Amino acid sequence: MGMWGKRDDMVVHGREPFNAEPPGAALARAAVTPTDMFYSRNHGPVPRLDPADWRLVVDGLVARPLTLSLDHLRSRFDATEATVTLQCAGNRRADLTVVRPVPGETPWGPGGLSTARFRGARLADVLAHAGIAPEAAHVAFQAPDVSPSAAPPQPYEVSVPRDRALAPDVLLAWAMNGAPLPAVHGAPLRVVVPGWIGARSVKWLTHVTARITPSDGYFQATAYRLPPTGDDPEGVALGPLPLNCAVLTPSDGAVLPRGPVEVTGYALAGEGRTVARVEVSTDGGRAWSRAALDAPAGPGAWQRWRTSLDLPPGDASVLARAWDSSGAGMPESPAQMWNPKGYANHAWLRVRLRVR
Ligand code: MTE
Ligand code: MO
Repeated sequence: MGMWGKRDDMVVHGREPFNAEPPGAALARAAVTPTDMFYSRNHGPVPRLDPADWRLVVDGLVARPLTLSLDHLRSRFDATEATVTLQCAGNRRADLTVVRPVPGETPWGPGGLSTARFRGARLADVLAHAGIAPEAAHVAFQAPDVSPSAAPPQPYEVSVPRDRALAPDVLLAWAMNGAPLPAVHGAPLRVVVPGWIGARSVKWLTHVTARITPSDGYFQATAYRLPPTGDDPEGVALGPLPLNCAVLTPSDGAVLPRGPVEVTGYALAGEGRTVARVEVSTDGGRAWSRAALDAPAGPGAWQRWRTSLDLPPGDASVLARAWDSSGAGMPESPAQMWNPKGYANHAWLRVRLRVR
């Protein structure tokens, strides 16, 4: 067993803060990712909160501020369960660093995402109980962890717009894959915002605050944005996920025996959309053939795909791309997607193979 109850074969990008992703072949194995290989992204030390004296404070622009224990949350609100894929904004950054370096950021492969069954209360029910004011246009989530990268030092805080917060798929989750949340995934309670960058799914949640403006915390106002440019002083806050698609097996650089090659991967559409088609190409993107694609297990869940290819002996290059239910596709090359923080790479994925 590795750190934080993870398997030994996790790709560990950093021990403190702990950042790790599952190897592609392991991630490919199941539609719901076992917790011991679910990726983990942390910006600071993992807080150890005692569920017995932990409380959730709901405050700000509400008619009735609340202080809820875990028992209150579990007994006074309907519990719901959903299969949701969380994806870090830095997923697949490694492909961008090949174009140009992205200094200081974790080089996530395609395993900066994982899927779990989350169980919890609907955030909308809790906000209704508190009586969220009409002028509250944003809902902020705060946790006690303080990241060494946050300037000035401050607890982790981000927000989502009111409409997103009130949608029925946003959960305050206390369980994952049938067990209480482990410490590294946010015990005793975390937010789950399907279809949005993982950064908004706040772990170790202690405060839900209804406000007029978005959070001005470091992770909302500075990090997790396409950085400001000369003529865009604000930058672009990352929220909803773009359509993405990746190959999980075989791995890049694999040497394979002759014969049919089974190629598998995942595609993930953003909020309100599903993946409609996945295609692969072995000739650099001139001809494409369709892969078999799973139906999504629910809103915000990935869809796995597979196809069999007959590759001639020698070097081969396999491209994969997806189309979503709105007709949107993906950009051809990581060079088109490169940005200084290396976020939101959703270019066609390429694996190089050698057939003997
Ligand atoms: N919540 C807190 N309090 N602190 C964090 O560092 N990291 C965020 C989010 N929630 C983070 C957090 C980011 S960037 C991601 S991608 C997800 O948690 C990762 O969730 P996981 O570790 O359960 O996979
Ligand atoms: Mo993230």
